[in-house]
Order: sequence, then structure tokens, then C-alpha cells
Amino acid sequence: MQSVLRKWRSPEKTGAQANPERHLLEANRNIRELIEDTTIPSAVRAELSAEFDEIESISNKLRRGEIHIAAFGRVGVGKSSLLNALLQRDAFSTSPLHGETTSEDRAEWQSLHDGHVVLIDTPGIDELDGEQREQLAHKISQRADVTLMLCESDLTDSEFQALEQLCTGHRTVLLVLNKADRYTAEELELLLQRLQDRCQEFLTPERIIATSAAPRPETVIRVDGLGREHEWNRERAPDLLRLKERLWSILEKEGQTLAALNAAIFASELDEKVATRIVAARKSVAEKIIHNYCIGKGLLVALNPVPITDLLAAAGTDIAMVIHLGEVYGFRMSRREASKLLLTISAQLIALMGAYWGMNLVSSVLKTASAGLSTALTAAAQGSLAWYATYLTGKMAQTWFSRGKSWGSSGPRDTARSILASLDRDSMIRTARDDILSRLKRS
Ligand SMILES: Nc1nc2c(ncn2[C@@H]2O[C@H](COP(=O)(O)OP(=O)(O)O)[C@@H](O)[C@H]2O)c(=O)[nH]1
Ligand SMILES: [Mg+2]
Repeated sequence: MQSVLRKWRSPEKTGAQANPERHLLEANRNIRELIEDTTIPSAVRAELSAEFDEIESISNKLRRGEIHIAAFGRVGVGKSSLLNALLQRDAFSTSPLHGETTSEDRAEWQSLHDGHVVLIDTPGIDELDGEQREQLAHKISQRADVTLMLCESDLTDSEFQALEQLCTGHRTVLLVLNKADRYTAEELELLLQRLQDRCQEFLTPERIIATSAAPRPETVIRVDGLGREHEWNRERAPDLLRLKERLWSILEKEGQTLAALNAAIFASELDEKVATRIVAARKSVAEKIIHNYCIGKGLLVALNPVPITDLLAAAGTDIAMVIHLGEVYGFRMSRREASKLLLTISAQLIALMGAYWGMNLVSSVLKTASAGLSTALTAAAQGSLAWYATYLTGKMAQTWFSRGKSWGSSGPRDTARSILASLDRDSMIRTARDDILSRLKRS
């Protein structure tokens, strides 16, 4: 299978800036290849259907030339207010009391020469528990081209964690200290300094910006000609100048590149996810196949006993098993190739187990048999050895396929050693014997 072996590299930002079209094309091609890859097991596809849908919508977003800016943060920090202030209209509902925004909400902001900017409002992160919050943070950072993480004072621990997580995804994140109107100039400077210090590992200072999305009216006192004081409230306009400047410089410089880059990162993350699931799915299918051949061979030998040493030699069923396992890993094997592989495998197993196989194992398995001296038991004992030998052979072959038709750096001997070491031989043989016995009784 191609996409497991082919490893997509996450595009570097600098590279993407140099050639956005190429990244866009690459992202789209990777997405298509992934969607059309017929070797992806249907179970894996079903499990990842949400991601495949997401990829589809990202690809539509790219086609429409949309850039998404999302506001993110605790309830009441002013996310909806900030987006409204950018839009200069009340597109998102705001509330002084509690989270007014319960789901993702969007509004179109401005047009760019090659697309337009969409603002996205999100529910407050503190309304959800830790795991959900993390998932939401991840989901938003996956989709949005620019994330505005809002706060209204120094960061709480959970805000800090959420921000750190957002920033690890290579995405563009701005930390916005909103409600700046509530602080004096000195307090604001100290707060910004504190945020810069705390976040220096993952945010440069120019990515931390103070705003007043919906400043409270200020109280003004005027003394008239008679020395009397007059007090009144003066409305204040939102202060978003620095944020707007920063956003526009990002959008102008990176614009569609940002969108293409994010799509590419998403596609490569999805590819990795699919690859991991495919590895797991293949493994479980391979296990089932090996198990079926074990039973088949075990019964065959139980019914037609052969000399024990022959159990380790390649036989027709083993060739079929190897070819079958190869298919699971996307390799088409000829009988000749399969026989050659089996020769290597049996050589390793004989070398490692020969002596033991000859004496201890046989007597230990036959121990129970000799007590009853029942032919069925003796046959089952032989069959269970065949079962075990087939299992080892299958495991060896599976390992070879899973490493891309290679023994890797360790070689076949070490591979056989570590497989043997990982198995509880006696209990496997007992299980095999019971299984064979019960099937023999049934037939
Ligand atoms: N003083 C002050 N209050 C603000 C500012 N921005 C928003 N608010 C108030 O904070 C409250 C919550 O705002 P909202 O936008 O609903 O927060 P959200 O839950 O993050 O969307 C509202 O009462 C807003 O008027 C600001 O810059 N300064
Ligand atoms: Mg809101």
C-alpha cells in the first residue's frame, strides 16, 4: 500500500511561502490519493469518516479562497464582542452573564484580492471539561488559519495549557489581552510583559496584543467656570488598531499560503492517522488469517500424523498462508517467492528450536496423552505442535511483510528469537490442543 510507506513531510512554512501553489496542489493531490486509495480497509475508512468529511470541507474552503479566523477562550473574555467590533456590526450575540455562544458561528468579514476572510466564534472553553476542551482546541486549530486566543488578565492554568496546545500545531496564533480599558497604562504594560515572559517558549512578543473590544464608558469630570464639578459617562470606541494591523500584515503576507499550508498539515496529519489505523487493521486481519491456518494445519496433522520434524518444513498450506498474508500487506507473492521465504523462516525456527522441539516439547505435550493413551489425545498433541509451528511461521512472515518485505536491521534470526520470546509457548500449545480436541469431537 502506497500511503503507509510514502511518508508525507509536513510542509515547512518558509517553503510554503516560496511556493504556495505547489503546496496547495500537493495537499489536494494527497487528499485525493487518500480518498481514492482502494487498499484502505473499509473498516478504517468508516472509522475515519469524520476526518474524510473534514478533508472534503477543507478542500471546498480552499477552492472558495476562504481564510478562517477563529476566536477562542473562556466564557466572557469578549470573543463575540471582539468579532463584532472587527465586523463593525452585531453578528454574534454577547452576554455579560454567561456563555451566549453555544456552538461554532461564522460571519464574513472582508474580501481579499483572491478570496475572503471569515470570522468564527466558538463557545467558551471553560464550559466544557478538560478532555472536550482539548478536543475543541485541537479541532479549531486544525480548521482555522488564524486563531485568536482571548484572555482578560493573566492566564489561568487551563488557559495556558489550551494556548500551549494551540501553538504546538504550527498554526498561526495570536494571544489577545482583551478588556484593556480596565487597566491603567502601567498595569497593562506589566500584564503584557508577564504574558510575554510566560509564553516566550511558543509565542513571539508581537503575537501578544492588547485590545478593548467593548470598552465601558469612561467617567469624565469637568469643572465649570463656577468651580462646580460635573460628572458624566462618555462612550468609548473599541480599540483594535494593533490587532487589525497585525492581522492584515499576516493576511497580506501569507494569505492563501496560510490556508494551503493548513490544509497540507491537516492532510498529512490525517495520512498519519490513517496509516496508524491501517497498521492496526492489517495486524488484526493477519492475526485472524494466521489463526485460521493454525487450526487448519493442526486438524490436518491430527488426522494424518507426520513426523514431528516435518512440521517445521514448508508445506502447501504454509505457502497459501504466506501468499494470503502478503495480500493483507499489499504484496502479491508468487509461489516461488513464498517458498523461498518459508525456507528462510523454517531454517531459523529449526536452528532455534530443533533440539527442544525434538525432546522436551514432544514429551511435555505427550505427557497428558500417555496418561490416557487415547489416540485422539496423541493426535491432538501432534496437531497442536503443528498449530504452534504454523503460528510461528505466520508471525515471522507477517513481521517480514509489515517491515516492507524485509527483516529489518535485526535479521531473520533475531526476529525469530524475539517472536519466540514474546510467546507463552506452553499455554498456546495447551489452547491449541483443547481447540483441536473439541473440533475432533465435533466432527
Ligand atoms: N470592559 C470591557 N468589557 C468588555 C470588553 N469586551 C467585552 N466586554 C464585555 O464582556 C462581556 C462578555 O462579552 P462576550 O463578547 O459575550 O464574551 P464571550 O463569552 O467571550 O463571547 C460583555 O458584557 C461585554 O460587554 C472590553 O474590551 N472591555
Ligand atoms: Mg460569545
